[in-house]
Amino acid sequence: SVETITEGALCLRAFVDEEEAARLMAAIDAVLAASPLRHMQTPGGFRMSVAMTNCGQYGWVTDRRGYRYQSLDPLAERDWPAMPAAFAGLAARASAAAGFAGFLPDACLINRYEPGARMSLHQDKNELDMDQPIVSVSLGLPATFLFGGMARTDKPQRMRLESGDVVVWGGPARLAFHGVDILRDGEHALTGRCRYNLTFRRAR
Ligand code: MD5
Ligand code: FE
Repeated sequence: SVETITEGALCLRAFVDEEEAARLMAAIDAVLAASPLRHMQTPGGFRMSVAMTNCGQYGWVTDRRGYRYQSLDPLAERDWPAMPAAFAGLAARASAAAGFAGFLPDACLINRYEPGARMSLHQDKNELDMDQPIVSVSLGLPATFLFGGMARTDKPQRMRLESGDVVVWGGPARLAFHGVDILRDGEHALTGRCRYNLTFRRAR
């Protein structure tokens, strides 16, 4: 099913079936072998509870110097792994289904939430072209997504995202505030005790 969250944002429920999810998980494992998950530091010096890595031409990083995209993985001291074909294919299908033909992501951030991890309200604004959407894919344990408005003080709408759900954020929703509530403990056949989120972006 397809749900409109707000103008520009479509949730494609169960867009990824279990067979595709297993292929995505194998591709995630291959990326992690080259560029491991790590808890990055915010510019303010806090350790993020979400563990992250990237694939594609650019990767999103944060450290004491700030938030940015770069082609080098600072941990592996190499370029990020290439975007797996299974990732690129899904990003193309999902963006087309949401009406964003021609979306060509050059970055995929991989977020891993363990029980207790969360992401506080923020905007994604390190990308150059805000006319390009962001495609986000949930795998494993369910999460409560927080969709805020255009102002940080707007009361966020709570939404449950389950394994296989894909959200395409574009248009006026592209710069909305959003976050993820504290992940509850659980067990999932695909991922074990965690949630993965893939976010496909056009960085440059
Ligand atoms: C997550 N990740 O579930 C989310 C999915 C991140 C992040 O927020 O920055 O890694 S991406 C959700 C998103 C992206 C762009 C716009 C909006 C939501 N939005 O307008 O709400 O780990
Ligand atoms: Fe975000």
